Amino acid sequence: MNAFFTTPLAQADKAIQSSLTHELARQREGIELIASENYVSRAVLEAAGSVLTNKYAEGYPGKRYYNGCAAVDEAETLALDRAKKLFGAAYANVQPHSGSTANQAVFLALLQPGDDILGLDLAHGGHLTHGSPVNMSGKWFKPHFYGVKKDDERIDYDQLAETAHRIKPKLISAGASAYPRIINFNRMAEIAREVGAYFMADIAHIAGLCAVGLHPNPLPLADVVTTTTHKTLRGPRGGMILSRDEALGKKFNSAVFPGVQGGPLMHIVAGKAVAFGEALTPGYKTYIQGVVDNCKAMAKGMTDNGLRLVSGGTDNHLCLLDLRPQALTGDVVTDLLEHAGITANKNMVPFDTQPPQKTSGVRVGSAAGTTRGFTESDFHQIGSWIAEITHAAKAGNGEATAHKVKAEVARLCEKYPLYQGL
Ligand code: DSN
Repeated sequence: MNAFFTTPLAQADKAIQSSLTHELARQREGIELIASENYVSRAVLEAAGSVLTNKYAEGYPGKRYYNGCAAVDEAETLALDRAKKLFGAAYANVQPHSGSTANQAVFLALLQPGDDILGLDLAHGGHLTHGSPVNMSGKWFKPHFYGVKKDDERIDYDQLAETAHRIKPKLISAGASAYPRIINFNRMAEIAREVGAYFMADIAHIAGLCAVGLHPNPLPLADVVTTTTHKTLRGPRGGMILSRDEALGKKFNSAVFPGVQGGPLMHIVAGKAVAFGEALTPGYKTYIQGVVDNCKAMAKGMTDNGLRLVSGGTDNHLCLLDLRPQALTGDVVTDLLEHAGITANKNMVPFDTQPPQKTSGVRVGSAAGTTRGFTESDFHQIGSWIAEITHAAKAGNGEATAHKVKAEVARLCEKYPLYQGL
């Protein structure tokens, strides 16, 4: 017997096994509220940890640069078919290693360096890859931004239209990483048509909602849709490109490989296929409905207890807590939440005057907790705990309150076991 193939990690590398054990305990014992995270199924975990990691498969099914690709072709073809069915797309590419790489490939396919692009301001809930000056998208292209209105903190489509007509961008992007409301893809597609721009919808956060009709699906309207696969879509970490236009799809394929990537991660592609299969079952729609209902319950838990949310609430899987009324910063509150066993991230709020390392906001989401089985009443309680800790922070006794809440968090988590037998 060759020990190389049979020795388990716990014996082969105790240091890394310890890191894995530590992380599993963190996931089991705490409440995960990071809006871009989720728990994958045991089946997705198996595919992602499978022997497919060994295979080089540059190219696409049936047209590879390496031999021996019959099995991985099966996996990728299943992933492609399921992705297209899930979103009603004519074209899919499941190879992008991340949402960021998917966006890079789209820009490479459709734009020339120096072209004007128009996207949602990062400080108003947008994403780094939509033209931020610190990202390649903002360095190699000429970025312009739209934002939210000061009064209702919802996207200002009139400003978007005015800017689009003035600068005539080559591409307009929709999509956000911290926007709690429905995005009007119809209006954006109309503006893009009026100015002759490509319309790209990056649905990384809301993909699961779009797939089941709990958020409008941009597929029929956009020239291209990009997404991650690990947020509400509940697959392995990765990205994907979708389109209704097969001719454009050819350009995206060349842009992903050989444009910005080499060999695809076939174990992750197989994991994506498994997750898309799960998302095509009726149970997934029930899950996503739960995500939305639970997020509203968590929002209510916060607002019932005197906190302010950006735009007053949520239509999707996330809420953005505005700490300006308490004159607190996001870094302080998220550290206290972590001490209570609740993981969230600090986040800029629109018109924030604090720097990104501090921020005036906290972003929380319901995707992971809903997978775990938390109910609306649990989420209302979680919202109340966030409020309790925030008020305590203001009063100067945040640590003591976090310590008290931690015991209650542990009791809740014990009711919903995670990855039994792992
Ligand atoms: N980093 C992701 C998020 O947390 O929203 C976006 O890429």
